[in-house]
Amino acid sequence: MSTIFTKIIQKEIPADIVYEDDEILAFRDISPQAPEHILVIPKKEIPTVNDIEDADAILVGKLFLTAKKIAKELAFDEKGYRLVMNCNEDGGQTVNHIHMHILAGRQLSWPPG
Ligand code: DGP
Repeated sequence: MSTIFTKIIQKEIPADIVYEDDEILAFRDISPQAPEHILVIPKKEIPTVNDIEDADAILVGKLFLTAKKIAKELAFDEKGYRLVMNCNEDGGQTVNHIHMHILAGRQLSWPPG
């Protein structure tokens, strides 16, 4: 089932887009948890990490490569950042369209609460 992220992909609702190509979109999180909080998503609708298939391997790899590119462009690559993908209820997933959070700009605690 489509989510709000499909509406963002289709430009039906606005988002602060930081990167876009044919397969990937990245935009600033509406509720930032760090000075830099960006979501990197595939345009393909994949609800959760559990739904990733072998055929999606390159696409999922591109999420990491896009995150790396954004970190460099926004100049927090050397200082550091965290990549997170939440899955289902215990993981804290609220939007069922896989997305990689990029969090940066402050010291992040570990382990997560
Ligand atoms: P998660 O909890 O891992 O499913 O993260 C979903 C994130 O999506 C959450 O941090 C808030 C963000 N989000 C939800 N709706 C919108 C929206 O309409 N626009 C933007 N930019 N972010 C959204």
